[in-house]
Amino acid sequence: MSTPLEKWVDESARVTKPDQIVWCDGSEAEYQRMVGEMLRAGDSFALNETTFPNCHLHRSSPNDVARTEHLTFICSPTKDEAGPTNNWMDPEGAKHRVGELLDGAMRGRTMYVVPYIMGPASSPLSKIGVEATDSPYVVASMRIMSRMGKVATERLGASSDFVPGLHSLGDLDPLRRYIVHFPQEKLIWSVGSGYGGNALLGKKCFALRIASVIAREQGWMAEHMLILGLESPGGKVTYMGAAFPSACGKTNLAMMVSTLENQGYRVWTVGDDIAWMKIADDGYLHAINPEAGFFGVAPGTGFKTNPNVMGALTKNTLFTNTAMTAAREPWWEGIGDAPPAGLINWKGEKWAPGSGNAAHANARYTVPAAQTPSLSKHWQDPEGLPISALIFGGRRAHLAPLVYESNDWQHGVFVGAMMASETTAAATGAVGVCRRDPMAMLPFCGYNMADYFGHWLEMGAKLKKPPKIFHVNWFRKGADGKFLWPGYGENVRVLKWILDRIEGRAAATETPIGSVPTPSSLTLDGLAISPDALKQLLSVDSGDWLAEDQAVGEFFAKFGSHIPTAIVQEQKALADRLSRSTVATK
Ligand code: SAT
Ligand code: MN
Repeated sequence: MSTPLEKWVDESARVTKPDQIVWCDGSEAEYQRMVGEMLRAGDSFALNETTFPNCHLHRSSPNDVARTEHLTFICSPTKDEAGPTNNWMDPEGAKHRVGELLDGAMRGRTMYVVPYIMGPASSPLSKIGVEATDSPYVVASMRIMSRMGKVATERLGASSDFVPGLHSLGDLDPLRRYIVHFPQEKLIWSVGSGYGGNALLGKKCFALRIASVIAREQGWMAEHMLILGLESPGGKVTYMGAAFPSACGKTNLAMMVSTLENQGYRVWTVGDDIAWMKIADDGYLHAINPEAGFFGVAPGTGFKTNPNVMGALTKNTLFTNTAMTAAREPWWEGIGDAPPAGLINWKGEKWAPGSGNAAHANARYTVPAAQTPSLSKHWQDPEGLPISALIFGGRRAHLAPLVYESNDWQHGVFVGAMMASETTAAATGAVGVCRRDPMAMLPFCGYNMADYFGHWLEMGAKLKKPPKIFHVNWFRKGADGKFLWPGYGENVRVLKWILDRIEGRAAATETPIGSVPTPSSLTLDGLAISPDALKQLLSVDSGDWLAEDQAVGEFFAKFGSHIPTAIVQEQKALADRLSRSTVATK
């Protein structure tokens, strides 16, 4: 008698027709075999064995360098269930169209069966996935990013409780690329890409798109959030989750070296991208990080901006699409030094000044979480960590103040639902275009986003100790086009204000959008910031916000009857408050 897993692997092999099937055990020896395959394929290189032991550089196909949102589909029975913000294909049509591409796709290749756990091995919040893939790079990456192999096989046993994901590189042509999700079946198919969230199916496909569907069914939350612990003087640690879109600084915030360390404030890392949260017996929302590694953006990461991760990246790390120095060390823009002579760019060509960036803007490192010096010693607590604050944020050159606090859970859900952010290189398409990105989940919600807002509201009603909800913006610019706030390690000052609000210590000014710090309630000692810059950072322009609120109303209207009444009411109430304050200040 075969197990449900064996059956699924048989079926998948009948479709993709690999030459052989290898079941992965997650061992170091197996990792080295995968690396061996990658080196033989000629698209990967061993880095300097002295300074970067067991580190490798992988170069992806130049037309496969980021998530491709326009090729990503939610295949629910009706378009309505996927909602207006997702691409939709009907399940049968998707099976047919993508099935044709998967048919025989693994001929001449090996199918690797990769069982993995999302979440700490012994946590009741964790879930099992199995990815069948023909990419050794994906296998190696999955070993860093999840608890992979024997530990997962043993936890699964003969159970059918796993999310299957079938992945083939296909021919890497974007014209024949699809990332499709079947929320009813809890199944993922991906063909034609070997990159990041398109191919490491445990990450966005399972831990966000499919998990968001499961979470709604089961009454918990799957969110695009980092998890951090803020230690305050005396050693107490307060946990916070923060949802920012891809490449907006989640990793840097979660690993920040606090500039208030001498005052007793430091940040402990629990996760940098995804949080699974459920209501625990103590009435708090408890969060686990389902991942075991960090798949972070390399450009802009340096000893000044994120020394913790730089310390972690010097061993056992897989780099993708970074440049390489003559000494076979990885290099990228923003690492801290000028481009050295003899640099090879991410495509493998000699780099010369004026020839563009040496690393791709979405170049990545894949590093085991355990190597991070700032890792919380509680990061694998099976029951998760109690969350006292949820923080939304994006890149907004204008409009949004440095930080504001929502009035209550329902208003906070509205603040998340109205989020917008400028696009980044994490997905293909134009960069720097401001788009609505509710809860930073726009590309990752596996069902109708308006129903997802409804799920948030329902969760709030069940929470005895709901976290306070905040919004931050590190990216506001002055009239000169320069950032007003220094960011990075200085962001701890905002986290401290958030903590002070939770504990009822900090003052705030009530504005139509929520509570903004009074200038003196922020701890700014040691920071050179002009009173004028601070004023601009904390300012709320009612006219601009009124226009924003109107745009939000139009966005919500797209969801028709799915949009919860409470959210529409919040949108109207904000318009009222803003109109009154515009009148008042005239
Ligand atoms: O490529 S990923 O989706 O994993 C990275 C990201 O967009 O956050
Ligand atoms: Mn992400």
